[in-house]
Amino acid sequence: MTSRLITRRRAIVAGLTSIGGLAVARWPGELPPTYGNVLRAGDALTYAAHRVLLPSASLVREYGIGDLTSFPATGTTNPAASVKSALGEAYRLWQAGGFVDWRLSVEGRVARPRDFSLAELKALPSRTQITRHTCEEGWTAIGQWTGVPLGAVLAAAGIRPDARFVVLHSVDDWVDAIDMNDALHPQTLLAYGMNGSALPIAHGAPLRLRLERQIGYKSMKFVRRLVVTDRFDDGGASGSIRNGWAWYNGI
Ligand SMILES: Nc1nc2c(c(=O)[nH]1)N[C@H]1C(S)=C(S)[C@@H](COP(=O)(O)O)O[C@H]1N2
Ligand SMILES: [Mo]
Repeated sequence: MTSRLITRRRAIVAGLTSIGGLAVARWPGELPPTYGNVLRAGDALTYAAHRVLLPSASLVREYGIGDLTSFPATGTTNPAASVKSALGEAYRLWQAGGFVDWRLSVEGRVARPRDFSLAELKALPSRTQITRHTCEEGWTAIGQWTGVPLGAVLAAAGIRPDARFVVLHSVDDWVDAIDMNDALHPQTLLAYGMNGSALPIAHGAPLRLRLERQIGYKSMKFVRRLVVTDRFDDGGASGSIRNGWAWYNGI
C-alpha cells in the first residue's frame, strides 16, 4: 500500500500540473463527494475533466484479438486462501461447487432488491470487449472481457429515480463506489468471462467489475454485493478512501 500511496500522490501532482489549467470552477455540475479534502484534489480534477470533456457515453478504445497480452493477476488472487473470515470459507464452498450456489445481492435504491445467480446474470444481455487495463503500479495489459453491462443488472432490479451511486462489496472486503454515469456506461461490465473462458479465480471469479475509464484498482474483483444509494458512501473502514485510494481516478 505504501508504494501505491506514493505512486498515487505522484499521479496527483502530475495531474495538477497537466490539467491544472482546467479550473474546477468550469465544471458546471457537482463536484465529486470527496471535494473539500485537499488530499483528494486529484479526484476533483480528473472527475471534472472527464465530466466536462467526455460525453458520458464516449467509449474507450477497443482492441482486436491479436492485441491480447499476458495479464498478471494482482492483489487478492484467491480469497479462499487469503480471506480470514466467514467470507473466505463461503468462497471456498462456492468455488468447490462451481459457483452454482453463489449469488450477487442487489440492494438499496432499486424497485426490486434481489439476488442473481451466475446463470441469471448470463441470461441477461452480454457484451464482449477487448480493452487495456492500467494498474496504478505502472503496468498495463490487454484482455478480453465478457459479461453483463452493470446497467442491465440495475435495470433488471429497477433503478429508482433517486439512485446516484452504486456501492460495491467484494469477498475480500473491499468496498468502493462509482457514480451512475460510470455505472450506466456501456463498457462498464460485471464480467464473468476472460479471454474466451470462465473468469479465472485469480482475476476475480465468478464476477468482477470492468470500469474502463478509471484506473485498475477501481475494477473490483470478487464482487458479491451491490448497494444503490442516493448519496455518497465512503465504505467506512473497508472503503477505498480510508485505505488511501483516490475515489475517482480517471485514465
Ligand atoms: N476485490 C479486489 N479487487 C481488486 C483487487 C483486489 O486485490 N481485490 N486488486 C485491484 C488492482 S490494484 C488491480 S490492478 C486489478 C487487478 O486485476 P487482475 O488481478 O485481474 O490483474 O484488480 C483490482 N481489483
Ligand atoms: Mo492495480
